Amino acid sequence: MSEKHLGPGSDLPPLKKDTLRLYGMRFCPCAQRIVLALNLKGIEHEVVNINTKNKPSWFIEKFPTGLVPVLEINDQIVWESVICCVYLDEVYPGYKLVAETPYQRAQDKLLLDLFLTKIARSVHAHYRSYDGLDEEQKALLLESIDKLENELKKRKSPYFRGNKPGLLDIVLWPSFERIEGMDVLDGDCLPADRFPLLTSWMDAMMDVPAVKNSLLSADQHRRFYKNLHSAQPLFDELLG
Ligand code: GSH
Repeated sequence: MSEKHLGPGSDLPPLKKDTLRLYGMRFCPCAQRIVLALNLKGIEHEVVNINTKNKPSWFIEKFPTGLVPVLEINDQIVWESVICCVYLDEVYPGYKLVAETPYQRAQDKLLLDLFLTKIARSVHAHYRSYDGLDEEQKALLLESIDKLENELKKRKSPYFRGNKPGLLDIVLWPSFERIEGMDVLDGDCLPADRFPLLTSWMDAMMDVPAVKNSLLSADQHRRFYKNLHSAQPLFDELLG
């Protein structure tokens, strides 16, 4: 299926029985989490990308939240990226994204909560307004990222999941990929002297084939976010 983002006037691509479909958008960090889950687990699927600024009418009728990502297979529809990742992990055997023990799953949930409320929200504030963070917000963001650095130190492993990436790694990754492109830290990437373990984690993540395949450059992110609020935001034009 083509990567092209469908907009008004497009038709709903016909659904095939037993084929898992992801409605996504190439620049959406939440949809990228699902792409990573699908690819790490080796799940066969198709992707329908949506122009989220000018959505097709069938998309809004079918999915009233109007947001991507959404998963659909036969009569099942699942949305919200973290819920989608856990759903995929529970339904499809093989590579496991969630931790093995209830205690570790509880620890991961706590970290996930910190990340979603204190880090992702701050990084992606740009998504809606493209206002930079002020000095105080930047300091708070860095303090929250300190907690992730400490957690990696505690876990003594290259990935949050252990020796291979898991749920936390794929939920966190898209925001870290975007920190530089979205100019969250004034055009810098994550300071390696303050975050040595997270910097190594980023290097390790970039070696994972599923991550490499979904990776967009800092320049592509920058151009996408700068353009998002224009009358005709760019989607396919930036993919090249
Ligand atoms: N909490 C949701 C998740 O994790 O899936 C957020 C999904 C979301 O905000 N998606 C954005 C979207 O569809 C794209 S990154 N925006 C379209 C709109 O706001 O109308």
